[in-house]
Amino acid sequence: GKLIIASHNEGKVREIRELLGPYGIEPISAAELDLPEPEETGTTFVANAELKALQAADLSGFPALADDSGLCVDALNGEPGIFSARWAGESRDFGVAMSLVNDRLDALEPEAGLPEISRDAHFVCALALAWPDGHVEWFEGRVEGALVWPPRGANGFGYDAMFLPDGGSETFGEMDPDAKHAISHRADAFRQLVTAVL
Ligand code: ITT
Repeated sequence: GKLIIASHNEGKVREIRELLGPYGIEPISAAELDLPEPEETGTTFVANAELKALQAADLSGFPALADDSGLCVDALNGEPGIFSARWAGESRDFGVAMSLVNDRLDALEPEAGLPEISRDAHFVCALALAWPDGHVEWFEGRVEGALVWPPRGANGFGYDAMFLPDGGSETFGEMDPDAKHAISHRADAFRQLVTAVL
């Protein structure tokens, strides 16, 4: 049967297609179907993924998969978090968003006794799979790393060029798609989804 990807983010849709490829599933994107973008009123990644998936399943009549994700920076108390897309402004310029994150970190004073501000961060990906009858299943994946400056690499999307995963020497922006899929938050959530429903 058909599967809708309830996302209007090209970078995400590309990665979800790559992750579904081995299972012989060729999904249709919400943009291709001209589905509207719901307002993301949830206060958690899972809540936002769920509302996007439910709306797309309801409007299309097919199962729909939504992804709500973002970058959480420890020293910024988890920001930008669920607002990761919004920090790029109306023009969706992630050069601007990455500068904003870096400037916010640079503006912090180290805590007493600590030599410097932590640059630790993680990406979160919540996936929600919804059916037209209102049933929903969700999964949450995560990858730990640190933020580098200046950004490195032109692969990937969003904040990838400033994210250095733990144990690696290349940012997500420098990695090939397959290397990112071996460790990413999205791949982590996908492994859980595949185990549960495929
Ligand atoms: P949809 O809701 O239509 O799917 P969106 O871009 O609005 O698209 P989100 O609200 O989930 O999606 O925003 C997540 C943002 O977090 C996204 O725009 C990216 O900038 C960032 N992000 C998520 N996953 C990422 C990844 O793998 N690499 C880099 N940045 C990522």
